[in-house]
Amino acid sequence: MAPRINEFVNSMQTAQPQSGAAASTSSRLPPLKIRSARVIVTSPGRNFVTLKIETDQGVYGIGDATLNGREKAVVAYLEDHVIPLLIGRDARHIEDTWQLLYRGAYWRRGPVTMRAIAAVDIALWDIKAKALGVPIYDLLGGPSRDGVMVYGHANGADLEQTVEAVGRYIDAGYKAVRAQSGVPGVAMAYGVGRGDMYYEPADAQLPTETVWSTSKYLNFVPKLFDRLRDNYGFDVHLLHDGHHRMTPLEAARLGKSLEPYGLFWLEDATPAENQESFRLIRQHTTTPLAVGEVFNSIWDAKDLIQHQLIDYIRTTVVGAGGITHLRRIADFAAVWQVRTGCHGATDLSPVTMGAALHFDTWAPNFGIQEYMRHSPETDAVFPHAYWFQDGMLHPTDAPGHGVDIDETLAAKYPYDPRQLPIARLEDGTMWNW
Ligand code: KDG
Ligand code: MG
Repeated sequence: MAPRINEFVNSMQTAQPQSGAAASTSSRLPPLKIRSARVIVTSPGRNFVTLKIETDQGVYGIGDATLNGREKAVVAYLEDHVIPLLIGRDARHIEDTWQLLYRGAYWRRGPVTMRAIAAVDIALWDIKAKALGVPIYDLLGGPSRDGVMVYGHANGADLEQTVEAVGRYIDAGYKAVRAQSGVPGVAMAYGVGRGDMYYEPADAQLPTETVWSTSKYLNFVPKLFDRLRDNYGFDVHLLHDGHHRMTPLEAARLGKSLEPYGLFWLEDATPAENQESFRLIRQHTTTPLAVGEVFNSIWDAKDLIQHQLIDYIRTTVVGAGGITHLRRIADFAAVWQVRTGCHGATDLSPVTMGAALHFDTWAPNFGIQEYMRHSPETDAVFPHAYWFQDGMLHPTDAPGHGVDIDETLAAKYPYDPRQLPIARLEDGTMWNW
Protein backbone atom coordinates (compact mmCIF):
# COMPACT_ATOMS: atom_id res chain seq x y z
CA MET A 1 0.00 0.00 0.00
CA ALA A 2 2.65 2.56 1.04
CA PRO A 3 4.76 2.62 -2.19
CA ARG A 4 1.60 2.95 -4.25
CA ILE A 5 0.53 5.98 -2.19
CA ASN A 6 3.96 7.59 -2.59
CA GLU A 7 3.91 7.19 -6.37
CA PHE A 8 0.44 8.58 -6.34
CA VAL A 9 1.34 11.61 -4.23
CA ASN A 10 4.37 12.25 -6.47
CA SER A 11 2.09 12.34 -9.49
CA MET A 12 0.02 15.17 -7.97
CA GLN A 13 1.97 17.98 -9.61
CA THR A 14 0.97 16.97 -13.13
CA ALA A 15 -2.66 16.03 -12.58
CA GLN A 16 -5.51 18.00 -14.16
CA PRO A 17 -8.87 18.72 -12.54
CA GLN A 18 -11.73 16.61 -13.92
CA SER A 19 -15.20 17.67 -14.90
CA GLY A 20 -18.24 17.31 -12.63
CA ALA A 21 -19.08 18.74 -9.20
CA ALA A 22 -16.56 21.28 -7.99
CA ALA A 23 -14.53 20.81 -11.22
CA SER A 24 -13.70 24.49 -11.34
CA THR A 25 -11.68 24.33 -8.12
CA SER A 26 -8.13 23.22 -8.77
CA SER A 27 -6.53 20.81 -6.32
CA ARG A 28 -3.01 19.47 -5.89
CA LEU A 29 -4.59 16.10 -5.22
CA PRO A 30 -5.48 14.47 -8.54
CA PRO A 31 -8.95 13.01 -9.16
CA LEU A 32 -9.85 9.83 -7.33
CA LYS A 33 -12.72 8.34 -9.27
CA ILE A 34 -14.89 5.91 -7.29
CA ARG A 35 -14.70 2.60 -9.12
CA SER A 36 -16.69 0.41 -6.76
CA ALA A 37 -18.44 0.43 -3.42
CA ARG A 38 -19.37 -2.76 -1.60
CA VAL A 39 -21.20 -3.58 1.60
CA ILE A 40 -19.65 -6.31 3.75
CA VAL A 41 -21.76 -7.89 6.50
CA THR A 42 -19.91 -9.98 9.06
CA SER A 43 -20.62 -11.33 12.54
CA PRO A 44 -17.39 -12.06 14.46
CA GLY A 45 -19.23 -12.35 17.79
CA ARG A 46 -21.73 -9.63 16.81
CA ASN A 47 -22.98 -8.09 13.55
CA PHE A 48 -21.15 -5.35 11.68
CA VAL A 49 -21.96 -3.61 8.40
CA THR A 50 -18.94 -2.17 6.60
CA LEU A 51 -18.67 -0.15 3.39
CA LYS A 52 -15.55 -0.45 1.25
CA ILE A 53 -15.07 2.23 -1.42
CA GLU A 54 -12.37 1.66 -4.06
CA THR A 55 -10.97 4.28 -6.43
CA ASP A 56 -9.40 3.99 -9.86
CA GLN A 57 -6.05 4.93 -8.27
CA GLY A 58 -6.09 1.82 -6.07
CA VAL A 59 -6.61 3.82 -2.87
CA TYR A 60 -9.58 2.51 -0.89
CA GLY A 61 -11.49 3.60 2.19
CA ILE A 62 -13.47 1.78 4.86
CA GLY A 63 -16.63 3.05 6.58
CA ASP A 64 -18.85 1.66 9.35
CA ALA A 65 -22.63 1.46 8.81
CA THR A 66 -23.64 -0.75 11.75
CA LEU A 67 -27.09 -0.09 13.28
CA ASN A 68 -27.53 -2.57 16.11
CA GLY A 69 -30.51 -4.89 15.52
CA ARG A 70 -31.51 -3.12 12.26
CA GLU A 71 -28.41 -3.91 10.18
CA LYS A 72 -30.18 -5.05 7.02
CA ALA A 73 -32.13 -1.79 6.70
CA VAL A 74 -28.85 0.11 6.26
CA VAL A 75 -27.49 -2.54 3.88
CA ALA A 76 -30.53 -2.06 1.61
CA TYR A 77 -30.35 1.74 1.86
CA LEU A 78 -26.70 1.69 0.85
CA GLU A 79 -27.01 -0.89 -1.91
CA ASP A 80 -30.25 0.33 -3.46
CA HIS A 81 -30.07 4.08 -2.99
CA VAL A 82 -26.55 5.28 -2.21
CA ILE A 83 -23.97 3.17 -4.04
CA PRO A 84 -25.47 3.88 -7.50
CA LEU A 85 -24.87 7.61 -6.82
CA LEU A 86 -21.24 7.06 -5.85
CA ILE A 87 -19.89 5.22 -8.87
CA GLY A 88 -17.82 7.59 -11.01
CA ARG A 89 -17.86 10.42 -8.45
CA ASP A 90 -14.66 12.06 -7.29
CA ALA A 91 -13.77 10.73 -3.83
CA ARG A 92 -11.98 14.01 -3.03
CA HIS A 93 -15.30 15.85 -2.85
CA ILE A 94 -16.27 14.79 0.66
CA GLU A 95 -18.44 17.79 1.53
CA ASP A 96 -20.28 17.80 -1.80
CA THR A 97 -20.96 14.07 -1.49
CA TRP A 98 -22.30 14.58 2.05
CA GLN A 99 -24.62 17.35 0.85
CA LEU A 100 -25.74 15.20 -2.10
CA LEU A 101 -26.66 12.28 0.14
CA TYR A 102 -28.31 14.47 2.81
CA ARG A 103 -30.15 17.14 0.81
CA GLY A 104 -30.47 15.07 -2.33
CA ALA A 105 -32.54 12.36 -0.66
CA TYR A 106 -35.32 14.85 0.11
CA TRP A 107 -36.22 12.52 3.06
CA ARG A 108 -33.68 13.76 5.52
CA ARG A 109 -32.24 12.42 8.76
CA GLY A 110 -33.14 9.24 10.65
CA PRO A 111 -30.82 6.50 11.95
CA VAL A 112 -30.81 4.43 8.73
CA THR A 113 -30.11 7.31 6.34
CA MET A 114 -27.54 8.95 8.57
CA ARG A 115 -25.64 5.71 9.19
CA ALA A 116 -25.44 5.12 5.45
CA ILE A 117 -24.16 8.67 4.94
CA ALA A 118 -21.70 8.13 7.80
CA ALA A 119 -20.28 5.02 6.15
CA VAL A 120 -19.63 6.89 2.91
CA ASP A 121 -18.21 9.90 4.73
CA ILE A 122 -15.82 7.87 6.93
CA ALA A 123 -14.59 5.96 3.86
CA LEU A 124 -14.02 9.18 1.90
CA TRP A 125 -12.01 10.79 4.74
CA ASP A 126 -10.01 7.55 4.88
CA ILE A 127 -9.34 7.69 1.14
CA LYS A 128 -8.35 11.35 1.10
CA ALA A 129 -6.04 11.03 4.08
CA LYS A 130 -4.42 7.90 2.60
CA ALA A 131 -3.96 9.63 -0.76
CA LEU A 132 -2.23 12.53 0.98
CA GLY A 133 -0.28 10.16 3.25
CA VAL A 134 -1.57 11.76 6.49
CA PRO A 135 -3.67 10.64 9.47
CA ILE A 136 -7.21 12.04 9.46
CA TYR A 137 -6.54 14.23 12.51
CA ASP A 138 -4.06 16.17 10.39
CA LEU A 139 -6.74 16.93 7.81
CA LEU A 140 -9.02 18.15 10.60
CA GLY A 141 -6.46 20.66 11.84
CA GLY A 142 -3.92 18.60 13.74
CA PRO A 143 -3.80 17.12 17.23
CA SER A 144 -5.07 19.12 20.21
CA ARG A 145 -3.85 16.59 22.79
CA ASP A 146 -1.39 13.74 23.41
CA GLY A 147 -3.98 11.04 24.01
CA VAL A 148 -7.71 10.41 24.26
CA MET A 149 -9.06 9.81 27.78
CA VAL A 150 -11.46 6.86 27.72
CA TYR A 151 -13.90 5.33 30.16
CA GLY A 152 -14.33 1.60 30.58
CA HIS A 153 -17.44 -0.39 31.51
CA ALA A 154 -17.44 -1.92 34.98
CA ASN A 155 -20.52 -3.89 35.93
CA GLY A 156 -21.63 -6.60 38.31
CA ALA A 157 -24.69 -8.56 39.34
CA ASP A 158 -24.81 -6.71 42.68
CA LEU A 159 -23.19 -3.86 44.57
CA GLU A 160 -20.20 -5.88 45.80
CA GLN A 161 -19.40 -7.31 42.37
CA THR A 162 -19.67 -3.87 40.80
CA VAL A 163 -17.34 -2.35 43.39
CA GLU A 164 -14.82 -5.10 42.61
CA ALA A 165 -15.21 -4.59 38.87
CA VAL A 166 -14.50 -0.85 39.20
CA GLY A 167 -11.35 -1.75 41.15
CA ARG A 168 -10.17 -3.97 38.29
CA TYR A 169 -10.52 -1.08 35.82
CA ILE A 170 -8.62 1.25 38.14
CA ASP A 171 -5.87 -1.39 38.45
CA ALA A 172 -5.75 -1.63 34.66
CA GLY A 173 -4.93 2.09 34.50
CA TYR A 174 -8.33 3.60 33.64
CA LYS A 175 -8.79 7.20 34.78
CA ALA A 176 -12.55 7.01 34.20
CA VAL A 177 -14.99 4.14 34.80
CA ARG A 178 -18.70 3.72 34.10
CA ALA A 179 -20.41 1.74 36.88
CA GLN A 180 -23.65 -0.22 36.27
CA SER A 181 -24.99 -2.73 38.74
CA GLY A 182 -27.73 -5.25 39.19
CA VAL A 183 -30.51 -3.65 41.27
CA PRO A 184 -32.11 -5.60 44.16
CA GLY A 185 -35.56 -6.74 43.03
CA VAL A 186 -34.88 -6.07 39.32
CA ALA A 187 -34.12 -9.29 37.42
CA MET A 188 -32.10 -7.88 34.48
CA ALA A 189 -30.95 -4.29 34.97
CA TYR A 190 -29.44 -2.39 32.04
CA GLY A 191 -25.69 -2.64 31.52
CA VAL A 192 -24.98 -5.80 33.50
CA GLY A 193 -23.10 -8.50 31.61
CA ARG A 194 -23.73 -12.18 31.90
CA GLY A 195 -20.49 -13.76 32.84
CA ASP A 196 -17.75 -12.47 30.56
CA MET A 197 -16.11 -9.13 29.92
CA TYR A 198 -17.73 -8.53 26.54
CA TYR A 199 -21.18 -7.22 27.46
CA GLU A 200 -23.45 -7.58 24.43
CA PRO A 201 -27.11 -6.66 24.83
CA ALA A 202 -28.31 -7.78 21.35
CA ASP A 203 -28.70 -11.35 22.52
CA ALA A 204 -31.59 -13.03 20.67
CA GLN A 205 -33.47 -13.22 17.35
CA LEU A 206 -36.56 -11.81 19.04
CA PRO A 207 -36.16 -9.23 21.82
CA THR A 208 -35.53 -10.56 25.33
CA GLU A 209 -38.17 -9.12 27.71
CA THR A 210 -36.87 -7.46 30.88
CA VAL A 211 -38.82 -5.99 33.80
CA TRP A 212 -37.96 -2.58 35.19
CA SER A 213 -38.66 -0.66 38.40
CA THR A 214 -37.48 2.95 38.55
CA SER A 215 -38.28 3.30 42.25
CA LYS A 216 -36.06 0.31 43.17
CA TYR A 217 -33.32 1.73 40.96
CA LEU A 218 -33.53 5.23 42.49
CA ASN A 219 -33.24 3.84 45.99
CA PHE A 220 -30.19 1.77 45.10
CA VAL A 221 -27.89 3.85 42.87
CA PRO A 222 -26.76 6.41 45.50
CA LYS A 223 -25.69 3.50 47.75
CA LEU A 224 -23.50 2.17 44.94
CA PHE A 225 -21.72 5.48 44.39
CA ASP A 226 -21.37 6.04 48.13
CA ARG A 227 -19.48 2.76 48.37
CA LEU A 228 -17.41 3.49 45.28
CA ARG A 229 -16.22 6.85 46.65
CA ASP A 230 -15.60 5.28 50.03
CA ASN A 231 -13.44 2.56 48.49
CA TYR A 232 -11.64 4.45 45.73
CA GLY A 233 -11.74 8.13 46.68
CA PHE A 234 -12.35 11.03 44.33
CA ASP A 235 -9.34 10.77 41.98
CA VAL A 236 -11.04 8.42 39.53
CA HIS A 237 -13.82 9.75 37.29
CA LEU A 238 -17.07 7.83 37.78
CA LEU A 239 -19.86 7.75 35.18
CA HIS A 240 -23.33 6.25 35.07
CA ASP A 241 -25.89 5.57 32.34
CA GLY A 242 -29.62 5.92 33.16
CA HIS A 243 -30.42 4.57 29.67
CA HIS A 244 -33.56 6.67 29.07
CA ARG A 245 -35.53 5.02 31.91
CA MET A 246 -36.43 7.96 34.14
CA THR A 247 -38.96 10.75 33.80
CA PRO A 248 -37.45 14.27 34.05
CA LEU A 249 -38.45 14.57 37.70
CA GLU A 250 -37.05 11.14 38.59
CA ALA A 251 -33.82 12.06 36.80
CA ALA A 252 -33.67 15.33 38.73
CA ARG A 253 -34.00 13.37 41.98
CA LEU A 254 -31.21 10.97 40.98
CA GLY A 255 -28.93 13.79 39.85
CA LYS A 256 -29.46 15.55 43.16
CA SER A 257 -28.85 12.45 45.26
CA LEU A 258 -25.61 11.74 43.35
CA GLU A 259 -24.18 15.24 43.82
CA PRO A 260 -22.05 14.31 46.88
CA TYR A 261 -20.25 11.68 44.77
CA GLY A 262 -19.10 14.11 42.07
CA LEU A 263 -19.92 12.07 38.96
CA PHE A 264 -18.18 12.89 35.70
CA TRP A 265 -21.63 12.51 34.12
CA LEU A 266 -25.10 11.03 34.33
CA GLU A 267 -25.99 9.77 30.87
CA ASP A 268 -29.38 9.54 29.13
CA ALA A 269 -31.21 10.66 32.24
CA THR A 270 -34.49 10.82 30.32
CA PRO A 271 -35.47 10.30 26.65
CA ALA A 272 -34.42 13.38 24.68
CA GLU A 273 -36.98 13.49 21.88
CA ASN A 274 -38.39 16.46 23.76
CA GLN A 275 -35.23 18.46 24.32
CA GLU A 276 -37.15 20.75 26.67
CA SER A 277 -37.36 17.88 29.22
CA PHE A 278 -33.77 18.48 30.21
CA ARG A 279 -34.60 21.97 31.51
CA LEU A 280 -36.41 20.48 34.48
CA ILE A 281 -33.49 18.18 35.32
CA ARG A 282 -31.04 21.05 34.95
CA GLN A 283 -33.01 23.30 37.30
CA HIS A 284 -32.62 20.79 40.11
CA THR A 285 -29.12 19.36 39.91
CA THR A 286 -25.49 20.20 39.23
CA THR A 287 -24.63 16.59 38.29
CA PRO A 288 -23.21 16.92 34.75
CA LEU A 289 -25.49 15.54 32.03
CA ALA A 290 -24.56 13.62 28.87
CA VAL A 291 -26.90 12.63 26.05
CA GLY A 292 -26.95 11.85 22.35
CA GLU A 293 -25.88 8.28 21.48
CA VAL A 294 -29.19 7.84 19.64
CA PHE A 295 -29.10 11.28 17.97
CA ASN A 296 -28.42 11.39 14.27
CA SER A 297 -28.05 15.07 13.44
CA ILE A 298 -27.31 18.48 14.86
CA TRP A 299 -31.05 19.14 14.95
CA ASP A 300 -31.55 16.50 17.66
CA ALA A 301 -29.11 18.37 19.90
CA LYS A 302 -29.65 22.01 18.93
CA ASP A 303 -31.82 23.15 21.85
CA LEU A 304 -29.99 21.02 24.41
CA ILE A 305 -26.74 22.67 23.38
CA GLN A 306 -27.77 26.27 22.85
CA HIS A 307 -29.71 26.43 26.11
CA GLN A 308 -26.81 24.73 27.93
CA LEU A 309 -29.06 21.93 29.18
CA ILE A 310 -26.28 19.33 28.81
CA ASP A 311 -22.55 19.19 29.40
CA TYR A 312 -21.50 16.39 27.00
CA ILE A 313 -22.79 15.45 23.56
CA ARG A 314 -22.55 11.67 23.00
CA THR A 315 -23.05 11.46 19.23
CA THR A 316 -20.31 9.61 17.35
CA VAL A 317 -19.15 9.38 13.73
CA VAL A 318 -21.32 6.42 12.67
CA GLY A 319 -24.38 7.80 14.47
CA ALA A 320 -24.58 11.22 12.88
CA GLY A 321 -23.46 11.25 9.28
CA GLY A 322 -19.72 10.78 9.70
CA ILE A 323 -16.85 13.10 10.48
CA THR A 324 -18.22 15.88 8.27
CA HIS A 325 -21.37 16.30 10.34
CA LEU A 326 -19.92 15.41 13.74
CA ARG A 327 -17.37 18.18 13.30
CA ARG A 328 -20.25 20.61 12.76
CA ILE A 329 -21.95 19.42 15.96
CA ALA A 330 -18.70 19.75 17.93
CA ASP A 331 -18.05 23.28 16.69
CA PHE A 332 -21.61 24.32 17.55
CA ALA A 333 -21.27 22.69 20.99
CA ALA A 334 -17.98 24.51 21.64
CA VAL A 335 -19.79 27.85 21.44
CA TRP A 336 -21.86 26.77 24.47
CA GLN A 337 -19.00 25.07 26.33
CA VAL A 338 -20.51 21.65 25.76
CA ARG A 339 -17.84 18.97 25.33
CA THR A 340 -17.79 15.74 23.33
CA GLY A 341 -18.17 12.23 24.74
CA CYS A 342 -18.45 9.91 21.76
CA HIS A 343 -20.49 6.73 22.05
CA GLY A 344 -18.16 3.73 21.87
CA ALA A 345 -20.15 0.58 22.68
CA THR A 346 -19.22 -2.68 20.97
CA ASP A 347 -21.96 -2.28 18.35
CA LEU A 348 -19.85 0.48 16.81
CA SER A 349 -17.14 -1.29 14.86
CA PRO A 350 -13.39 -0.74 15.24
CA VAL A 351 -13.74 1.41 12.10
CA THR A 352 -15.89 3.87 14.04
CA MET A 353 -13.49 3.69 16.99
CA GLY A 354 -10.54 4.40 14.69
CA ALA A 355 -12.28 7.36 13.05
CA ALA A 356 -13.57 8.66 16.41
CA LEU A 357 -10.04 8.64 17.84
CA HIS A 358 -8.92 10.98 15.07
CA PHE A 359 -11.90 13.22 15.73
CA ASP A 360 -11.20 13.12 19.51
CA THR A 361 -7.52 13.90 18.94
CA TRP A 362 -8.50 17.02 17.01
CA ALA A 363 -11.69 18.29 18.74
CA PRO A 364 -10.76 21.33 20.86
CA ASN A 365 -13.80 20.70 23.08
CA PHE A 366 -13.14 16.96 23.52
CA GLY A 367 -14.37 15.58 26.84
CA ILE A 368 -14.03 11.81 26.97
CA GLN A 369 -14.38 8.74 24.72
CA GLU A 370 -16.33 5.59 25.63
CA TYR A 371 -14.22 2.44 25.19
CA MET A 372 -15.91 -0.92 25.43
CA ARG A 373 -13.36 -3.39 24.21
CA HIS A 374 -14.21 -5.52 21.20
CA SER A 375 -13.80 -9.29 21.30
CA PRO A 376 -10.60 -10.87 19.91
CA GLU A 377 -12.68 -12.22 16.94
CA THR A 378 -13.84 -8.69 16.08
CA ASP A 379 -10.34 -7.26 16.47
CA ALA A 380 -9.00 -9.91 14.08
CA VAL A 381 -11.56 -9.09 11.35
CA PHE A 382 -10.79 -5.36 11.66
CA PRO A 383 -6.98 -5.04 11.88
CA HIS A 384 -6.00 -1.78 13.58
CA ALA A 385 -3.18 -0.34 15.59
CA TYR A 386 -4.79 2.13 17.96
CA TRP A 387 -3.55 1.38 21.45
CA PHE A 388 -4.42 1.83 25.14
CA GLN A 389 -2.01 3.06 27.78
CA ASP A 390 -2.57 4.64 31.20
CA GLY A 391 -6.25 5.30 30.64
CA MET A 392 -5.76 6.84 27.21
CA LEU A 393 -6.30 5.56 23.68
CA HIS A 394 -3.99 6.68 20.89
CA PRO A 395 -4.74 6.65 17.17
CA THR A 396 -1.87 5.70 14.92
CA ASP A 397 -0.22 8.23 12.66
CA ALA A 398 -0.70 5.84 9.73
CA PRO A 399 -2.47 7.45 6.74
CA GLY A 400 -6.28 7.45 6.96
CA HIS A 401 -8.12 6.28 10.07
CA GLY A 402 -5.89 3.25 10.44
CA VAL A 403 -8.50 0.47 10.48
CA ASP A 404 -8.90 -2.14 7.74
CA ILE A 405 -11.11 -5.17 7.13
CA ASP A 406 -9.83 -8.71 6.50
CA GLU A 407 -12.44 -9.79 3.97
CA THR A 408 -11.40 -13.44 3.93
CA LEU A 409 -11.80 -13.70 7.67
CA ALA A 410 -15.01 -11.62 7.62
CA ALA A 411 -16.57 -14.13 5.19
CA LYS A 412 -16.18 -16.86 7.82
CA TYR A 413 -18.72 -15.11 10.10
CA PRO A 414 -22.14 -14.98 8.40
CA TYR A 415 -24.89 -12.58 9.48
CA ASP A 416 -26.53 -13.62 12.75
CA PRO A 417 -29.89 -11.82 13.19
CA ARG A 418 -30.25 -10.45 16.72
CA GLN A 419 -32.22 -7.71 18.40
CA LEU A 420 -31.82 -5.55 21.48
CA PRO A 421 -33.95 -6.40 24.56
CA ILE A 422 -37.13 -4.55 25.50
CA ALA A 423 -38.26 -3.39 28.96
CA ARG A 424 -41.65 -3.40 30.67
CA LEU A 425 -42.65 -1.92 34.01
CA GLU A 426 -43.71 -4.37 36.71
CA ASP A 427 -47.38 -4.00 35.70
CA GLY A 428 -46.59 -4.92 32.09
CA THR A 429 -46.48 -1.39 30.65
CA MET A 430 -44.04 -1.12 27.74
CA TRP A 431 -41.09 1.08 28.76
CA ASN A 432 -37.78 2.31 27.33
CA TRP A 433 -35.07 -0.31 27.32
O1 KDG B 1 -26.91 -0.78 20.80
C1 KDG B 1 -27.22 -0.15 22.00
C2 KDG B 1 -25.96 0.19 22.75
O2 KDG B 1 -25.08 0.92 21.94
C3 KDG B 1 -26.23 1.00 24.00
O3 KDG B 1 -27.12 0.30 24.82
C4 KDG B 1 -24.94 1.23 24.74
O4 KDG B 1 -26.00 2.85 26.13
C5 KDG B 1 -24.99 2.38 25.65
C6 KDG B 1 -23.71 3.01 25.99
O5 KDG B 1 -23.74 4.02 26.70
O6 KDG B 1 -22.69 2.53 25.55
MG1 MG C 1 -25.64 4.86 26.82
